[in-house]
Amino acid sequence: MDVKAAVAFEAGQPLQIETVQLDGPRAGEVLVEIKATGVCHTDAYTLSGKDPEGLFPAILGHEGAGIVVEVGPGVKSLQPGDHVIPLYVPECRECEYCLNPKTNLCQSIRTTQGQGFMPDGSSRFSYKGEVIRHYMGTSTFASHTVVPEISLAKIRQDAPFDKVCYIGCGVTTGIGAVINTAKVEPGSNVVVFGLGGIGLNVIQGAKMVGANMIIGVDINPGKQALAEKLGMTHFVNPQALDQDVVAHLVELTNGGADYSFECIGNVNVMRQALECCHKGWGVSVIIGVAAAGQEISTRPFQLVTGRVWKGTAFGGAKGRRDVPQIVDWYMDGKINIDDLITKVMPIEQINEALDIMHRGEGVRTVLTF
Ligand code: NAD
Ligand code: AHE
Ligand code: ZN
Repeated sequence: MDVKAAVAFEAGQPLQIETVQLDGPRAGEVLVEIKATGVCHTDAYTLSGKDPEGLFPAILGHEGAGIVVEVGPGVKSLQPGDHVIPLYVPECRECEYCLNPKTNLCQSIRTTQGQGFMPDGSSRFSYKGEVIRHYMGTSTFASHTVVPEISLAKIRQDAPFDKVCYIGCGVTTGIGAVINTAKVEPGSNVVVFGLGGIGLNVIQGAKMVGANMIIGVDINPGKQALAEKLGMTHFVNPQALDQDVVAHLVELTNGGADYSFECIGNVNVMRQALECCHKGWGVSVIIGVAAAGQEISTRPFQLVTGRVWKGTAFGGAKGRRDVPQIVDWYMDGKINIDDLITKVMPIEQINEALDIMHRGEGVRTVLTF
């Protein structure tokens, strides 16, 4: 079938709205009509050409929501009309990773997904006879996409697509990092570096679990008001300080953070996030994605003296199990998504949405079809 898509033909070039061809779902695959998709910083990272898994031409996008149109042979858990959120971390429930409660990193289709192909090693997308790669197993910058059954979370029918699409990445990543990865306890002092689409969800997750101090760090003072609305208790702009940011945070927390989160993708900030943690027990979680070739460093003494460095993908969430629950939290008014979606635009304006992100305006732009 012919479908509308924003195609990334080359790294560093604007996306192009084109009519592309999409083959129907094969065994274990599902055709989904995408109704809405967010734009995450990771899409911009891949488009920049710095992502070693960024292969072109491709259809990017990994924060979507839509409706099942057709299922391929053998698909049992979904049927046409179901509402779904595509998952860039699938959940096959069979591999050794899925069977281990310590991780959410299902590996059953990771290799082909990273190559931009479906699990059988081929693409369903093409343009004028040329193969177009999938992206992160989701390719939500298209009006229709084909996704493996194990990469779809079935959600309730009354949830608005232009809000819950954000649960496909940012909301789950931020809140999940607090609950699943760090397991922040009530009364903890938390520091969040980067108050964008991910960091603000870390803030609302920390508030949900009853953290004491929730300190937000950002070089853009325009982020302060919304972060406070979501639960931030203190704002720190490193550029407005007359002392080192780490020393300032250690002083503010009377010895260091119990938990810190890096939500930027800057390896220098990752070091600050570790070193502002409390001696003996502080845990720092890396969420931000840094390009290949970038490395983190610290004095090993920081770890010897009890600080712990860890990372998280998709907030440690097992998507088919956890995403429908997060949709319920939104529908029950337990989490705020509406205030974080600062613009909704038609897919035709996707390059403007990327520009808005690069200019640091708003939080999330959602594109509709
Ligand atoms: P964003 O652009 O919305 O937010 C980044 C924020 O960091 C902005 O508010 C910006 O002002 C701030 N910032 C930039 N440099 C800073 C500095 N030196 N000190 C303090 N603040 C600074 O981006 P996002 O969509 O929230 O994504 C954040 C990062 O998380 C990206 O690297 C993205 O790729 C990554 N990410 C990771 C996962 C995962 O599963 N691990 C999931 C989603 C996104
Ligand atoms: N291809 C990138 C990997 C970037 C990365 O770490 N992606 C995160 C999700 S970011 C969503 O916005 C992730 O899920 N990682 C686990 C995985 O298996 O990819 C690179 O830099 O190589
Ligand atoms: Zn993302």
